[in-house]
Amino acid sequence: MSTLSELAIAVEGGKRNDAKLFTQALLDQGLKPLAIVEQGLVPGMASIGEKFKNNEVFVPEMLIAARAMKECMLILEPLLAAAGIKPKYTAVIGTVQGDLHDIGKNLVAMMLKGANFGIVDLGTNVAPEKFVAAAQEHSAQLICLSALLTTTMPAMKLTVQAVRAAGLTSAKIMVGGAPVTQEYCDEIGADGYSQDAASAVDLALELAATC
Ligand code: B1M
Repeated sequence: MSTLSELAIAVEGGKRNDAKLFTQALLDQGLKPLAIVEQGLVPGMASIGEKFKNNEVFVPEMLIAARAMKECMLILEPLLAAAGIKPKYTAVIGTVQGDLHDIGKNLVAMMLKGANFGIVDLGTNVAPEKFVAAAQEHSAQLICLSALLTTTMPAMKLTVQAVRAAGLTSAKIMVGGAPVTQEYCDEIGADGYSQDAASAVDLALELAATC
């Protein structure tokens, strides 16, 4: 007999084979896929996120946990889709134009996925109009911009301007990446800044709830 807390612990510890076995066992025991996501996978990712925020674990541990969660989601996603269950919120995410760094952006995407956001990942070097088109197409509540270079930060500003010009008032814009600051976020008129992938989840939930 497997439990949701065993699954959460396996995800947090990045034990992907155990996590997959627990996920399957919980399904076999009759648990609903959504309950497994919300009460097993999400708490596991939330717990590692908290430790990351407190510098108790680092990027590799986060990536390994996210991979474990991702593999469990491969089992659960078809079942969720078949039951017509969609994530409550959708986030479009990408690294801004001219910038090819994607490790941090991927981490943020994985953490948001771990918090049960639907993710539309546009990759790197994403032009402002591509963010706008994707947010419109997917009716996203969030547009998430990552930049790692001081030289690509202006592309972040151009993206914010493009989103505002398109009249996408229902989508909030959050920004992050090593050179980005709260001051820069305020200066370019984005809706929120977070320093790391774990805080990004708290901010994303806060912003999405206001949409
Ligand atoms: Co580049 N690079 N790089 N690089 N690279 C940096 C960023 C740099 C600081 C290195 C240095 O000089 N010390 C420097 C930037 C200097 C500056 O602008 N101030 C730099 C440079 C100059 C360059 C090139 C120009 C080098 C060259 O070609 N001459 C070139 C640019 C290419 C381009 O983008 N057009 C380049 C290329 C590359 C590689 C391709 C080799 C590789 C990227 C591989 C990849 O991403 N797939 C690379 C790497 C790996 C780095 C370093 C070493 C590591 C970046 C990283 O992945 N960090 C970096 C130096 C460093 O940081 N020590 C460097 C780990 C990652 C988890 O952290 O991305 O900060 P980070 O994400 C964090 C937070 O910032 C936050 O959450 C994450 C987790 O906590 N976060 C968000 C990120 N996005 C967020 C979005 C949010 C919220 C939070 O909301 C939406």
